Amino acid sequence: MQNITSPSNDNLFAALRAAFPLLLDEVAVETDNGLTYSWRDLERATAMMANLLDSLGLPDGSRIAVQVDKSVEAMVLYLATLRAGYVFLPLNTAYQSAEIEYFIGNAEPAVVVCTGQNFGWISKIAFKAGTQHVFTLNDDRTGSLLDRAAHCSDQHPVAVRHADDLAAILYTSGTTGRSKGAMLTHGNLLSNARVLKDYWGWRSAEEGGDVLIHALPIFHVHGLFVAIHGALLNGSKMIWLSKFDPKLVIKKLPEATVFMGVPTLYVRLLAEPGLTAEAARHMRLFIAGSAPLLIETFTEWQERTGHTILERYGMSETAMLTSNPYDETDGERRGGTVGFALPGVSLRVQDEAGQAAAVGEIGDIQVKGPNVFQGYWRMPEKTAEEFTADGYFKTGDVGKIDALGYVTIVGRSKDLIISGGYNVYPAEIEGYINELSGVIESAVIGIPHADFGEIGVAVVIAKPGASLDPVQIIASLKSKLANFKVPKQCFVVEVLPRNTMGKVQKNVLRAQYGC
Ligand code: MCA
Ligand code: AMP
Repeated sequence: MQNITSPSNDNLFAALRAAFPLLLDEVAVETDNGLTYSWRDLERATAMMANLLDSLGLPDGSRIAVQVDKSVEAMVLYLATLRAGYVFLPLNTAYQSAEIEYFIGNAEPAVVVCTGQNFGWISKIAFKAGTQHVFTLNDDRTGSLLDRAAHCSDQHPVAVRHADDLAAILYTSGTTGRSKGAMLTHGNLLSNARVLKDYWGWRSAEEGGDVLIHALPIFHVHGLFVAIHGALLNGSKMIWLSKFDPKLVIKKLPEATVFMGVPTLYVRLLAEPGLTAEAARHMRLFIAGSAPLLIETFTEWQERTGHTILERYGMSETAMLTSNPYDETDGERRGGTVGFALPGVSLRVQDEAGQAAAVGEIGDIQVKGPNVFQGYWRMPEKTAEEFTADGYFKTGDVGKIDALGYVTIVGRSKDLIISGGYNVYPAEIEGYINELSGVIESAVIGIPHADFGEIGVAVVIAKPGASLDPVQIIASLKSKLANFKVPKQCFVVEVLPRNTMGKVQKNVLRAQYGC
């Protein structure tokens, strides 16, 4: 068999595989419907799927675009893509046809994997865009991908990749125009995973080991990279939930030690009377991120469970950037802050003049480090705009750093709504609303929401003589856009507030509709 742990191979999969426990028959993943997968199962299944991909004769750098429901097989597909050296392109399951058409047209994947239910329309889009292979994968272990992989060998040499070879493309929406594909390399992902393994004190088997409850979707950085890499790089078992279910999470807490969630998950867990200190007694670490964690949630969690949530901050373009300390000798976990820049990450705050902001002064957050992406897929100009002359990436987040180094995010210079951990770009939604008949213009704003953190609200102006129905507007958007992007409320008004430059004053709208 090949040397899968070859030190000359920077393939992320090689590092993950090298961390598998020696006893390959131990349980690696246990699912909410009673299935278990051993480490040997993961080793063999990734080899078989990687062999299937290799058998297609794809050119180097081929993109494998995937829009499937969460399943262990979907994770295996991700790992197999790394193993075979191709580029993984995960897509949110909520995306509808116009969105999928854009991603497939832009990324030109050689392979598309979708659910059997969506095969009809997705394969049409894919074949039209020149994709040669469309497979199906369902969350009940069926589909043509598994049928074909079943005939492939379970031995596969890990493809040799360099640290700066592409491993994944994650689409993130833009403040103007269409979504951009953030290109992440094997080096970006592995360096970040290694830093987090140390920083969050993942426990070795000799120290008692860790068990992760995986309850997040696997098409974004949080569930796909932070959670999966965290567990695999530590050889730790995952309790795999196909969907977040607060009662089930609480039931599983006594069998686990680590949980990761967006703030909405913590809010929903707190709404359960079963969440008690006793239920959380076995847990080592609760981690939150992807959106601001309210101090009320942080404090209530401490009171109810006796645990202090560790909040961290990251982006699709950079993976994780900062984290509150795990080890108390490094400092306390401070609610309302996202902690310190992670080891290897250089994070600075710049004032309006482009100078380093003083301690505690608010400015633009910029970052540099081995975790920072290569650029936006086929958008060199956009990429150049987002970096400073001295190579820092402009995050679009606004914040400050205190004397001890704690980073606090106070807002965003980008017009972005984060709803339940998903990003919604008002410009994209306004574009869709403005195309509806009878609409002259619109403004989409985010307002505070107890469950999702923020929700979108559309404020719409009708053409003279046209009569618009807010319910109808929302229904039209639902038929075109991923449901989490659809504003939860819509108001038809006479005029939008503008400043002297003619720009819509979204702060005025937020004050008007925000309560
Ligand atoms: C569902 N809906 C939403 C959202 N999710 N609306 C706004 N925002 C959302 N996030 C819609 C549903 O389509 C439905 O609409 C209605 O809201 C109620 O659905 P519900 O049953 O409550 O939703 P759910 O299925 O329980 O999902 C809620 C959720 C989910 C579990 C919070 O959104 C989720 O898993 N969020 C996690 C996202 C995440 O992993 N983000 C990480 C990104 P209707 O009734 O009209 O059908 S990575 C990242 O940001 C960076 C890099 C980082 O730092 O990690
Ligand atoms: P995404 O484009 O999905 O990668 O989202 C990245 C954005 O999520 C960041 O630029 C921040 O605005 C936001 N974000 C991530 N983690 C946090 C956090 N802990 N607190 C506040 N905002 C966060």
